[in-house]
Amino acid sequence: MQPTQRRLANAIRALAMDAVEAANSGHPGMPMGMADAATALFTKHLKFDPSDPHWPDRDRFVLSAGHGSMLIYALLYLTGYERPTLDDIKRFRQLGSPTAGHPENFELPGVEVTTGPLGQGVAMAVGMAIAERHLNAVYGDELVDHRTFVIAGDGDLMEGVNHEAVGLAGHLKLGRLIVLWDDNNITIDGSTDLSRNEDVVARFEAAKWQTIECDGLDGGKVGKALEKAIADERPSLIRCKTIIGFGAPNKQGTAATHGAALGAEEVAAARVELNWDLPAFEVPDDILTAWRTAGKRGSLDHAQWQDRLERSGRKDEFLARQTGKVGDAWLKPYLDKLLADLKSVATRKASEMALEAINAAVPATIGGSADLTGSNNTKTKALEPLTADNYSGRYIYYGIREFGMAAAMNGMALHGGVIPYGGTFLVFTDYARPAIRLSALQKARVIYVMTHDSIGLGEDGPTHQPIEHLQSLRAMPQIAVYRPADAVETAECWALALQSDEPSILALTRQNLTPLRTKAAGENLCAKGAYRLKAAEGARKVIFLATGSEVEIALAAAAKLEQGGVGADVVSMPCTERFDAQPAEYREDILPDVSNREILRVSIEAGATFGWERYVGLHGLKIGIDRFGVSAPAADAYDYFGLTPDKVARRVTDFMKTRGMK
Ligand SMILES: Cc1ncc(C[n+]2csc(CCOP(=O)(O)OP(=O)(O)O)c2C)c(N)n1
Ligand SMILES: [Mg+2]
Repeated sequence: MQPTQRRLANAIRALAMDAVEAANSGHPGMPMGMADAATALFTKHLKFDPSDPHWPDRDRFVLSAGHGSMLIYALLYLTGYERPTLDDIKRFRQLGSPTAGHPENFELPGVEVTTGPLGQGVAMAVGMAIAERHLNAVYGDELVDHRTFVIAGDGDLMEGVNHEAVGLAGHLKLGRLIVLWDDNNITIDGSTDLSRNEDVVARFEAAKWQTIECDGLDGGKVGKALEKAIADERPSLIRCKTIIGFGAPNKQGTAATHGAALGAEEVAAARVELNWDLPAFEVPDDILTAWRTAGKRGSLDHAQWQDRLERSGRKDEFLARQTGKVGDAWLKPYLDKLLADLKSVATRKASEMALEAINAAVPATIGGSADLTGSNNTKTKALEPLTADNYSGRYIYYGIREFGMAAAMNGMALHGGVIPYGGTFLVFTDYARPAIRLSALQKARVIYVMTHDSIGLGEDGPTHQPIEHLQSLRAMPQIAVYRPADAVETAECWALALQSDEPSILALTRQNLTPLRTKAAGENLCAKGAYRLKAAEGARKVIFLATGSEVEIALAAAAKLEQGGVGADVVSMPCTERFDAQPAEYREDILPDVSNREILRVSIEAGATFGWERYVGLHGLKIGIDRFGVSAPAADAYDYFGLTPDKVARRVTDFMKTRGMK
């Protein structure tokens, strides 16, 4: 006799409570409450093949309620993925085990995205659904025809970012997106009545979603709801009424099951309640066999898809796009043309010019902006909007949804086949920051086009002028911040960002900049992160380190010092992270290890000086802005903050005097 769906679900419940018990840490309640719904999804509806977790046409599954990580670990084990093994599950949350506290995309191939910061799973799923529709429009049903399923908790549907994501998904009519809401009325603090009285279903309907309600503890009913969701053209919310910790007789339905081990006594009681008379971590053969059989459901689909790929005539192109590798063949011809006709342009404009070449050469790019298209210069001429009527478009009007945009771009990048870039003002990285952090953690190749990168934006004033942003973003691991100084550097930085396997942030100016790189270099000079743009003519006494718009100020200040017989190098430092990664000899050549009395190091950046002592030393000179900005035309603001060649040169000379330098 086949085990019932409920018995299959109980295997998830048992593994979840046993793993949390062994770790004495973790969240049993959510997996126990959603076990029946997840069983319905994984045994009947989800298209996947555990033998090839990277099959491009698999359905994507996102456990947005990432604290319930044991749910996905149990599902991957039961359906027959190579990892996690049962031993991995026994080592839940331990050092070196892939069964990390929250699901990490870099630990287990079956985990599509890292989740845990609530709300972001839903928002990344929107990006995955966008990528799917886009690639479907490019390659057709034969090669791209899958869905994105999400399990979201109350927390996911309270977080602000879900509002952005839900609005965007409804607008783009992402019918391939299906969210199962674990409606258990419980969060950490207790009942959801403590903090919510909104009508969640009505909200989704207002955003043009289909909504379906069902008993989440009845796998058959969840299955029917899934069928209805799949059949509809709109994105769907399935409200699954559940009981947190279902099966733990004394604690279920309470916040006590949310985030702590149930305790030996309650686990024993749950085993009786669930009729699960087995030692910890043991799954009966008939149940494991049934799960493994369910895990093979997709193999025929997969084989047929492979056949279609072979016969498509587009196999190489399709697979190349999946690998995400991008060449930089566009760069040299572009630079040749640029150098032949140099003009003063803002780096945001230079970025647009580079993008004209990039978007023509790299069909995988999908651009966008959070309602600042004309300011971020992110839309190139040939890009059509990606809309509900035309998913083949490559430009997304994200609306004023910076966080939603960034999270969607993470989902797109992790889906694969597309390279998302998107813009807003640099100051609003604050609005997107939690998703930028997840780009970095997940190594999602997202390119952030962040314009208006200093007080140089002028009259919009302190609310819009970034100060601490550059340094705070540089403090984040696994993401590169680029601040190019002119059009040539901008193109070089774009090439580096495209070829990286990590996310990048391009910080670009609103104001025009003088061309500084006027001759072909024969190599990408920005690749080293910092390079000597001008060598001292007189005996070297000063090394200027500058980024972006301040490089031309450093050059002019250096020229003044040279007139007074003080030799000064000017180092352009578009990317500190890359410079830090250079061999010691190179770094020593650019910044020799001598005292600041011999050679004074001076940093110039129109932002917080915090951290520049890393390069100029404790006794170096840091020129920047350690307060909020001012509302004034750019030139006045620069003058006000002492960022002019005259004022910089004078400060350096005075500083040298007080330090007793000649
Ligand atoms: C952005 C964010 N804020 C706070 C948390 C901490 N946290 C983890 S789970 C949770 C409660 C979530 O409630 P719900 O989604 O209903 O999960 P359930 O208790 O039903 O499992 C909170 C506040 C988090 N993970 N992410
Ligand atoms: Mg809840």
